[in-house]
Amino acid sequence: MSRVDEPWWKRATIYQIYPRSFADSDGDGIGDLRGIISKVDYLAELGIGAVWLSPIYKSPHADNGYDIADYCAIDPVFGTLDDFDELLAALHARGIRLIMDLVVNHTSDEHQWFKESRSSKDDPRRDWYWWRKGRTAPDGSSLPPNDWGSFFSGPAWTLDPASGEYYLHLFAPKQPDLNWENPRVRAAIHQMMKWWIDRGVDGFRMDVINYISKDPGLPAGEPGPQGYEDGSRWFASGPHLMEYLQEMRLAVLSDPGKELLTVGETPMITPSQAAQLTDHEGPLDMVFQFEHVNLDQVGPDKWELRPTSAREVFGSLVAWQHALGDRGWNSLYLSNHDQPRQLSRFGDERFRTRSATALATALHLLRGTPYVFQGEELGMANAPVASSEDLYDIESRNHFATAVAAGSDPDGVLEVFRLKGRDNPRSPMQWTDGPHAGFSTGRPWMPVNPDYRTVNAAAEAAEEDSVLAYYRRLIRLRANSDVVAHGSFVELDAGDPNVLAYRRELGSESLLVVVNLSGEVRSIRLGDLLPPEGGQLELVLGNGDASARDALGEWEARVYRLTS
Ligand code: TEU
Repeated sequence: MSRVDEPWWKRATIYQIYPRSFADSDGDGIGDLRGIISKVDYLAELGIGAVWLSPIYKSPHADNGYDIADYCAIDPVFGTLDDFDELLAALHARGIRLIMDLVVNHTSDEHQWFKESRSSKDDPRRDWYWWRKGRTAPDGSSLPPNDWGSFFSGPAWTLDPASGEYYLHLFAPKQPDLNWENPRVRAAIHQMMKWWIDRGVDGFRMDVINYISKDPGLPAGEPGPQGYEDGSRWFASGPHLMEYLQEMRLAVLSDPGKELLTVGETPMITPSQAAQLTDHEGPLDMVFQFEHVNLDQVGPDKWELRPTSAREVFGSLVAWQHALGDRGWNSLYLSNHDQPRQLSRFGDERFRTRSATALATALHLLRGTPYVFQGEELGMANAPVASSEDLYDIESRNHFATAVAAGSDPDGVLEVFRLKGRDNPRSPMQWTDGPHAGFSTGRPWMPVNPDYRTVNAAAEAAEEDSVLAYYRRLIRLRANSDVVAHGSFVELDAGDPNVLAYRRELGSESLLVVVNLSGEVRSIRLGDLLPPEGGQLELVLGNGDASARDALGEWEARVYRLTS
């Protein structure tokens, strides 16, 4: 079916593995590469085209591997380079590509580059990071160079007593920001990327890549949470972003024989910036934009929330379909290792199978490349948080300590984490109804969700109408369908705000998608959703009985092929 000239990722579904929580082969309670190797047939059966692997590099794990101490070494907790090569070969043998996580806005403070940089003001690597003198307060004490806050609570600067200067870290103090203004930094990153490409990897997911170009003046920002400033207008999509990414594309990514995929994680990005980054002259293939997952956020504080709905979230995704059109390309996601489980957040656990599959149908058949976060294909729910003992993520731990010290009610803070915290999606993958859900023979680093006795891969593999079985059909539908991979997007009005309806069209091919995004029965007029020339409807996928043509059951999704 596939066209020779198409990029492979237009019909592929990409599966994100968070290695710590996927499968543990050695019983230490932490997932590892050999664990992933033992599951490659599961991935092949799912029908995915590529795996995006969250970081497996050497790291002190202040931020679960998003703090890298050596880009060209595997952390011993995950295995060895030989294990890595074996995993890559096992995936390739099954036609699955491997996308690495490229975390180059910052390194770990334990990276050799930073150790050298911090060693003295005259070190040749001093300007590989952002070192600045502090300001003097009226009382003579030292203040950081500006008042920016970090994403993980507290200031974005840490004083290094040895030199008396501060270094910039947009995330934790253990994640110093690299200075991309320095061409030697850029060259070192290109070299490292080539090293992985030569090893055989198929592309990169680029962590907060739109933060790499900062205004070197590091000016004052806007008022932000916790009394700090939000400096994002000086570091998000900064002045040289395009230039640095074009340079990277030319230096390492442009070999046409390799078909490398690049997806940039780009918080705060607008549709026009996304189009510019991903159109046919743009430096990236696609970006992760954040608009739909931030609709529940009021203002600059991540933890100040308002209710939202699946319908509102899809309204935003539909606006992005129009905004990117056939210029640029969408990444389609509802959750990942930083976002809560989509079932708990946008679906309805009372209609677990129905709402999990409805959300997937609505998302996957849009124009763009869909991403599945491990366990989503089982309908996994948010990890329960009973007390502050259940906080594992650095962002939540730091915020809890800061907010409670400032007088917030601890239970109130925990309640917000249940809605938005990053621990929610990180509980171990549920493989079986056996001990620790078959994730590990030892005590998992984070508890397994108690619902594993019913929600697990083994049980769902044996059922015809499970979430897993449905995902397999949905992923194959995209893989085998030109209209899903390449067709245009036509928004439809089903006459009910809870019903999402759209058509995908390519030449004479047409697909109609109708999804009830609510837990109540809804009536529709299917005939009104046909194109002007009319046509016959053939049901190709659905999660309900579809018997009452003009009534959609709770969270019912239907996909029709239109034939003349
Ligand atoms: O995340 C960056 C990001 O902007 C947020 O989604 C982040 O999760 C945080 O919630 C801000 O409030 C990326 C990674 O995906 C994340 O896991 C890392 O912690 C972060 O960068 C730093 O590398």
